[in-house]
Amino acid sequence: MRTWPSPSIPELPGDNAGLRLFDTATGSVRPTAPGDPATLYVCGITPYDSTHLGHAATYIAFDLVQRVWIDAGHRVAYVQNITDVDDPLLDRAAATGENWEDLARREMARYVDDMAELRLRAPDEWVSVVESIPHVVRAVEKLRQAGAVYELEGDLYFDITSDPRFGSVANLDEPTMIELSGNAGGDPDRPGKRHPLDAVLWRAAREGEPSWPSPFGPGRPGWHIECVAIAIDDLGMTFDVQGGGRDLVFPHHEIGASQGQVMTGEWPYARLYAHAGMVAYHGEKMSKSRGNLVFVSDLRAQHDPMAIRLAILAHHYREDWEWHDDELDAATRRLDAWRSAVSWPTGPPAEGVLAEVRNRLTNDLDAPGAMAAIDRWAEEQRLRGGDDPGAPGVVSRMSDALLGVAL
Ligand code: 5CA
Ligand code: ZN
Repeated sequence: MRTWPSPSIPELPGDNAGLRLFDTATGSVRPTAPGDPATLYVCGITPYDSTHLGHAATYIAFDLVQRVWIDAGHRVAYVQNITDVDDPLLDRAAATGENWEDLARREMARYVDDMAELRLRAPDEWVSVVESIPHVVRAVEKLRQAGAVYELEGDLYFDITSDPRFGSVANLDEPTMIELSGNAGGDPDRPGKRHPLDAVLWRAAREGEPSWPSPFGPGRPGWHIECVAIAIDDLGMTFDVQGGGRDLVFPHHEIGASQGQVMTGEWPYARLYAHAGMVAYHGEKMSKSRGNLVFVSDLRAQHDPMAIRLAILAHHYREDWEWHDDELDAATRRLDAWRSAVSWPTGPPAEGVLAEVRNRLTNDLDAPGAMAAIDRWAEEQRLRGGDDPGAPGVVSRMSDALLGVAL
């Protein structure tokens, strides 16, 4: 799909020590140790009711991952999907009487504008389900050859026991996995399944649902295999980071990893599994199904997008946090203070703040810590000023390059 033009990223003097990130699978902060290019797959939107602040927070977290990699001198290959064929989207379209393709197209356009305004790097590949059907079919065929597929009333299922390492991404007990699977659109109770956690790979055509021809009959892809087929097609097996919000740890990233591993016979699917915390509003996780959404597009109509970005970055990406309507007041004050501080021809030396910002960000993306360092420099500039002619430019470029906040 067509994306948006990526913002240019200014170069900074020196480079950083390499990004370390919290890995869900091992429960520890580990070096990302990226190859060339550094490879990142982030689970994309299901395009109905996008883009809310929770989406934006997750994508901004993975935008920082790329900015830190680029600052360390890496090239980046970034892939994202679009779940444009899925039960919740089809249900929404059916409920409002809208054509599902029109609904998806409209929400994708809104998402593109939101991402561009918030200065996120565009994915190098942004791939919809509709575009990935041939890859999904090939992936299912490979899983069949590996003996990991069975049929139930025309639907094809992935047998999770075919992966001896199943469970090692989320590390959860079985009752918890079964509960989460049911909450996330799975069908643990369906009679005839070999294991309650087995996941649909190919859903046979139903009356009134879109379907595509395939060697297994007309139907549409299951959710997890879509992401696997796209990731392996564009990045190959064992890419650097699988990203998404924490709601995707189980079942999506667990089953996806198993499918990739069984399909290729290689391990691991991703070197590191990184997850952003959940953004809540009015006491509950912001979600389309609950309807407690704050849309980026509504905020953009009244506020500087850079203030929206700062408001999100004020929360550590791994934290679960709640959006409050006054959040943008503090962010706007901070943006004004930073803009005023870099508008002077000279300022206090910037080497220390640059080192601190890099240090904070390379250590599991501590954006709040990085921002506090810029606050201190801006306050020093306001109170006492400085005579370094290069400093305001360095701070301005650092804010842009590393935080994505153009001053
Ligand atoms: N299409 C699937 C992924 S393949 C999906 O989860 N779509 S989504 O539109 O529901 O979410 C898009 C991205 O935003 C996912 O990475 C998801 O984990 C993240 N996300 C969803 N809700 C929130 C929230 N409240 N807070 C933070 N991130 C969220
Ligand atoms: Zn996904």
